[in-house]
Amino acid sequence: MIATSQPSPPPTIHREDYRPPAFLVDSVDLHLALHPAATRVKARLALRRNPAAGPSGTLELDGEALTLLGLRLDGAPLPPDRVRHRADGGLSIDGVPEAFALDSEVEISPAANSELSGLYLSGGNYFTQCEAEGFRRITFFPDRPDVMARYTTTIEADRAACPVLLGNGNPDGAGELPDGRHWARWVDPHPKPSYLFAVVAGDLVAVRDRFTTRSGREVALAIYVRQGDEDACGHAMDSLKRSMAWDEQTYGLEYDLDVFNIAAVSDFNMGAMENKGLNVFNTKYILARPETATDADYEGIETVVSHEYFHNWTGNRVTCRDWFQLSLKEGLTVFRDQHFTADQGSAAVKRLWDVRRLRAAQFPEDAGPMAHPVRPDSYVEINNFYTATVYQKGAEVVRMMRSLIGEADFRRGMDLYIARHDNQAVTIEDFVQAMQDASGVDLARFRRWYAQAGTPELRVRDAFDESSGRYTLTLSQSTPPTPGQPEKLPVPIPVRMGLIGTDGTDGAESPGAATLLLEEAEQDFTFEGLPSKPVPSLLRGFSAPVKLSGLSLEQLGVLAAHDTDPFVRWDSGQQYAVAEMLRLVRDLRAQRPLELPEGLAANIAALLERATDDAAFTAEALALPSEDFVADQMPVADPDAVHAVRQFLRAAIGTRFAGAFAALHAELTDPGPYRIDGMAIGRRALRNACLSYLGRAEQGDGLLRAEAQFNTAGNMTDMLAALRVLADSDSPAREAALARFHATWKRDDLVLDKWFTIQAVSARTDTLQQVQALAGHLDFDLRNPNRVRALVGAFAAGNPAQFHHASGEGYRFLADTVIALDAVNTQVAARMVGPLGQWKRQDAARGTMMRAELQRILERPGLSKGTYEKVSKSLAA
Ligand code: B3K
Ligand code: ZN
Repeated sequence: MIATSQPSPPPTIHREDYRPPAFLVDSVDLHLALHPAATRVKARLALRRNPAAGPSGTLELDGEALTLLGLRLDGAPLPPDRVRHRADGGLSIDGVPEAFALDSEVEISPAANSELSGLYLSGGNYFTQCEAEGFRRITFFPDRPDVMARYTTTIEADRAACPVLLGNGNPDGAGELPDGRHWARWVDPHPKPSYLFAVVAGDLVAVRDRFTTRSGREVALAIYVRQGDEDACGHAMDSLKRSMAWDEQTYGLEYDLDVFNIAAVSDFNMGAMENKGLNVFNTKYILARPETATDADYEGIETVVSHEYFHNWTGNRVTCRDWFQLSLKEGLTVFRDQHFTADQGSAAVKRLWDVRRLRAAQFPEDAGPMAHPVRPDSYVEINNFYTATVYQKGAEVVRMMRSLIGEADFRRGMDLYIARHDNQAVTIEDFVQAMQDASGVDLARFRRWYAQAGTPELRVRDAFDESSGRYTLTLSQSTPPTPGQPEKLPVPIPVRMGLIGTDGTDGAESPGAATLLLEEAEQDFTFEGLPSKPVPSLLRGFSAPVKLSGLSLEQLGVLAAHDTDPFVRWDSGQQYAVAEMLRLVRDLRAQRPLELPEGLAANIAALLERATDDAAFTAEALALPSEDFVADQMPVADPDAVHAVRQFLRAAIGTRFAGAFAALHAELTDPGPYRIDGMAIGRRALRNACLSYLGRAEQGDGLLRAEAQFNTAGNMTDMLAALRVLADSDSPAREAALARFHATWKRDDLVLDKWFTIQAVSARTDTLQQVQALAGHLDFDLRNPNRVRALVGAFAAGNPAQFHHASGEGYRFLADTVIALDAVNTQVAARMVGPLGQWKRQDAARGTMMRAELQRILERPGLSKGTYEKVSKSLAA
């Protein structure tokens, strides 16, 4: 039993308890009179009893932080005895008829809303965020995704403060009002759930463009930003137009309104939000200039802009029945944005990024206290389930389904899914059924991927019979237990594979390339007529989200050097490096001297020989596996030893190959103006990978090079890469560079975030103290989620050696932040708990300290239910 100061634990919601809503809402007529501290919201709802639900005379409305001013049913004031105020802020209204109009008026305070859910102020402008349950902070409503209604929104505000008034759908009139106020009306013709509602009002300027859909609809596009940011919207607009064209070409899906608006805001809980016709974006995923944004930022913009656009069909036109179905829209839409970006440039390198992200965020989640299936069975706070599992693993599951049924049938399945369910709120089961019906492939077993948590482990053994030329591959699988799911069933694992000859010839493929389907706990696959024993190249393209083991160091070396599949080539190199790093950890613990493993050095030499054939790939392949990834392969993590080994290797490789790195660093200097295409990005990535190694080299001019690059860089990618090298070092140039960076960019929030992050992830031993000091810096602000993520998030999730400092000070710092943040923004606070939940992976001393900090958070009176859920589950697991 866990001690808690909560009066009673918040309730758990179970998927099995789903019931259709008792009442449906046909239309919503909203009127918002905006005022910073006292916004008035009038709502007229046309309600009727849901024929699909049992009889009920009680209408349940959700509400939170609302001051009720008036309530009328069919025009008549409701007597107080028919209205019950629920403990959670909602209302229950008894004795309502079959169909009726409900008018309500409430007052809310956007200025007091630091939760950034519902209607809030940022920099004097009004924004909303309603997913998952924010609409109830704007008006009383059955705030659940299976209640889909047509919305008309009238916004009224001071004209000088808010010249721009935006809502969902199409504009439908505007005009003047007395006292310097004005109004605008928006009509959304498409029924939608309340979580897609949005309003934006303020002093913003529009960057405009147009798109003509393939059926000839003219769409006015606009990105609304603060004055001065107009020049930073080009990449976002370009990404939007490419996304619109891609969805037409790839899925036949066209945009369905006359306008598509995006508004950018610097205080935002996540990346962006797909509100119908009015996407709201974190400025991080809109604004980019070469001198302020890195190549990774440009990539992020393309990803998020396309993702939110693709939601217009997968999420908005077809939405979720309940929040357990979240991956219905998120997994599918991540799959679509990944596919889109892959189609724009190098599909192979994009795949490495996506796999790296999955392994960094989702694999640990699947092995930790918050492990849950892609379709969860229960939750306390739904905002805790916008996870890497629902998003990234959800996308992998869609990808596997596509590879099982084939591209053509997948497209037919998408068509069928949309034709069947347009304007409906549906389930993951409906999606899988559409794929099954369109392909004729029985997906009964495949559904386990949605129901079972945990990362399957795929093991390989092989044998070769010289006399017959028969090669046998034995694949087996098991999934470790996760909280609430002690027993696991085998899942169907598509294993795309090939066989590589061992003669060292590049791409010498033995016959037998295929996709194997491992459906049982163990299966043999045989290949006949081979001249010699091949090396199996498995999980090409990362065909399933599993952990592969069983290959020898020698086999990994062959694959890293010779496989024709870029993913396997990269991954085998990474696995090879992991194995060597673990060996060095053992050497370190046994106090044996550390030496650069010759096999690893040979892999690097081979990469450097053809470094510029595909510069982006080489940059990825040169990078050593992250400290977390290596520690995850140990029975008990040892962050100090892993850090020491990784730093040793960076220095040893930097020293051994200093000549080649220096030559490449010089050769790859950007010749012309900054370009954001795959080739130019790849060259910068490789150049900066070389600089990073040179910065660790024992002799030579790495730090001088970094200083020179920092001083002359014409773009943020090169500037930040150089600063990163300096920030890791004891160079006297370090302080000056950091100070200059701050002075140059102190007025640009997004660049200032980078300044915080680069110090938070520094490999220096004084980083913990630096981070503690930065939390007191004038520019640090707990109310700005980007800033919190830039400092505290980056430190706790991106600097394992310092976060797990043996003193426990890193844990204390994180717990202090969570406690302070929980009083400001509960969603961001709950998100920060994650790293403390990994205590089981650490040694006993660290684990005890981590648990003590979790316990300290849990004992805080008035803890939010979201933070409570994360902390209590972390302690219980
Ligand atoms: N659907 C939103 C995420 C909402 C998160 C709410 N806590 C952005 C996206 O996935 O596109
Ligand atoms: Zn999404």
